[in-house]
Amino acid sequence: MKLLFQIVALTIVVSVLRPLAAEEQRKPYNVLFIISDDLTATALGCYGNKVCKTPNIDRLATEGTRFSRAYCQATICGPSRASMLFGYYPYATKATGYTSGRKEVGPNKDSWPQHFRKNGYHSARISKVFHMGVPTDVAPGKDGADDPDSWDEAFNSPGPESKTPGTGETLQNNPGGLKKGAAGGNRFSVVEADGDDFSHSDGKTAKKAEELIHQYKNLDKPFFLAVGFVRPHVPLVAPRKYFAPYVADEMTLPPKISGDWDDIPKTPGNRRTSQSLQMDIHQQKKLIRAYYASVSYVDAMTGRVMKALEESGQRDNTIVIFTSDHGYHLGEHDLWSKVSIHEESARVPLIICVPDKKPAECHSFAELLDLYPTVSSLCRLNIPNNLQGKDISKMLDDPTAKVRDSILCSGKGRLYREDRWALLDYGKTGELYDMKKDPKQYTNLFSDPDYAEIVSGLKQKLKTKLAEVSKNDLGKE
Ligand SMILES: [Ca+2]
Repeated sequence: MKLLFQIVALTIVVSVLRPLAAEEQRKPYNVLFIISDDLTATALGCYGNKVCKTPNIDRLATEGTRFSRAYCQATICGPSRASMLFGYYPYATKATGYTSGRKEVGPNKDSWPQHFRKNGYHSARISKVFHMGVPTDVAPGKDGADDPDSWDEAFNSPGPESKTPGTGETLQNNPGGLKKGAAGGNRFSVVEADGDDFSHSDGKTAKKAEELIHQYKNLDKPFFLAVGFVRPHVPLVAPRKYFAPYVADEMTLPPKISGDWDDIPKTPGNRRTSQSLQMDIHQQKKLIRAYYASVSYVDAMTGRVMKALEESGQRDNTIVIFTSDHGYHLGEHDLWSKVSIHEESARVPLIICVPDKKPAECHSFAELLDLYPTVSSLCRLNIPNNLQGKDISKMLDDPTAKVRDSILCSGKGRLYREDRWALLDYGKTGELYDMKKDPKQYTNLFSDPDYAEIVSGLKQKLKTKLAEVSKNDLGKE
């Protein structure tokens, strides 16, 4: 009997160990992290856009898991990237504005790429990964608010931005289009540029990525390569060929609902409206056209990087992630740009391709904050203590799995989103939307007495969540 028990036990041990042993033998995964700037999911074919041409990103979506409900933690570049790359909510670090997040977390916390670097990976950055001003840092090829300790090597991609030769135009605060040419700075300026892909920052970024990917084939260690594209962040500058498929007058604006603003609190909120920007319908359509051209340019550059990965023979051994630092308004509620915490601004595109995992669509909640622990887990690195993201890797094996029941995002106010309800909290005022019945957020139920209990329940949950994530445990190991 004892012998039988020993044989059974031994068989179980061997059968458990055998697949593990095979798994252990595979080479460590490389990581290719591609991040676009100010890219809303609604502009991508794989997220339902029927006009904007994004064949390369769409293909990637069919090769990995496409997340339909992934959210950023801040609807502004700097704090969103700091949160994603250091693994903390902006409430914990108080990271705002022009920062990498390093000064807020201190010298003893490792960023996501730094964690990989310390665990045997070669880590590299091309262009904007931590925050950089576009076009102020990008045009001259400056590092911006980078975190040098995160990288073995880092490359910038200077570009002429709104000074590039071509057909330039300023769309905002230019009634009748009287001022000619593309104004500089962080404005709604457009240039249909002369010259090729490589005259601009994103073309240079793609070319450097191709070069590094081929070079890394000969490395004696795995790589973590972060590739940052700066479009479709304004100025909307792209080679002329990417504008060609789009005709301004044929661009469709989101529906303009009469009285849409009557139930949106006046302060704080996003004030970048068609009215404040003084953009007439024709200028709004031109903006959408230029945004789509910029997205198609990023798509083509993403295709180049993916082709290099395939040609170098490393695709089967590389985790590929594609995302953006936050979403963007393209005229919904007559809003433009970011900072708002409405759906289009807070939701991000997110595709994660892991070798040997089945392609899928996942509708469970994910936060950009989850990338650090999740990719660490997929690469069999430990997950540092006290990170505030969650390991969602089981959602890549089973797209119906759920790790989170809510998401938290900040901008002008705080977004607390559950499966059915979205609470946009501004302190004394707010917005409440039934995301099942009203996914475009037209009817604010916040002040409707029938929903008072829902509002107070969500406000209490938000308060609890904020207290939980605001605890400053950054010093603890
Ligand atoms: Ca951004």
